[in-house]
Amino acid sequence: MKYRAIAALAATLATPALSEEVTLRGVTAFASGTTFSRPFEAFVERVNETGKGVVQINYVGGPEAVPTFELGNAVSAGVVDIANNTTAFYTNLVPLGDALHLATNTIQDQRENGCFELVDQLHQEQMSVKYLARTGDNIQFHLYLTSPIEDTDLSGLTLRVTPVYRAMFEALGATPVQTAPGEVYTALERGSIDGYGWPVQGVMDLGWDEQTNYRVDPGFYQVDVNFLVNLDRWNALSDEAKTVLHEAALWTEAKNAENRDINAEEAARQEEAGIEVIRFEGDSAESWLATAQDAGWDAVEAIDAERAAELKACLVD
Ligand code: 173
Repeated sequence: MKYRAIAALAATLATPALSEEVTLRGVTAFASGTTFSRPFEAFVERVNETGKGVVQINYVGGPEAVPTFELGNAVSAGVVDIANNTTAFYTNLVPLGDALHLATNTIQDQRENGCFELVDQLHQEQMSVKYLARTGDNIQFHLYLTSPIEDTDLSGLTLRVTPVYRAMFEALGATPVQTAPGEVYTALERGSIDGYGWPVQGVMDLGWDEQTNYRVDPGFYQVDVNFLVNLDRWNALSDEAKTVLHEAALWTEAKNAENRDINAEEAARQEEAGIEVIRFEGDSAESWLATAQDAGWDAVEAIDAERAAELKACLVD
């Protein structure tokens, strides 16, 4: 009895070191288990392995926990400690974030050329979050349709957008309707949209292939899905915990290289699912891509020309 009491006391005395382990609440803007949540889920697993006794992440879930367009506010306010989110879902907080999907280089380039600090600074200043990592490099966006089109003129089409596609699709004459990914299937089923913007990966995750007949090529822009940590929470972490998170971030970013192969696999799966490709060639392809670039950068420059120029200088090769 006595020994047990001593053992219990020893265990109690030993706990201060253990109790320093910090647990962060993590939420993703995309449905759990789907394409754009997967890198975050692997990151969480990695941190929970390498960060034992130092920092852990409690993966709470996706839009069922925090609605897609609310997640930016939630991590900014500290309701969520770490978020997996794309700039298009938090333009209310970081309007210039739209520049990130206009990048033609990689996060590794951006860490090297100083762009990472610029983007981090923007997130810290405007959103009170630490910009920890970027996934989605090497993945482009496409227009998907229920009926075919002959050329790049999109007038008469009602298209589901996020801020990623809005400027481009509008410049080509479409009527944009913004929705979260979770509403795309129903919008297609009801016929309230003629198509939608989405990356080359992930169309099959939520069964959209059942309602999709065409993908328009070439793709444009580059996906950015970022890990954001509430700034107060980040600043209060020990150096050891910051290192665990930073190393897991670099580990995740190295996996962005795998996206080229995954893109090819996904395109093949789309073909098997009966999604035909409408491929613009020559002048049409050129004007499609030029409109994407011009409309995209015009929109970012209209927000803040000086900072847009700074971002362009380090995001575009
Ligand atoms: O289409 C979208 O919802 C969107 O903007 C996006 C951004 C990054 C990855 C996937 C989708």
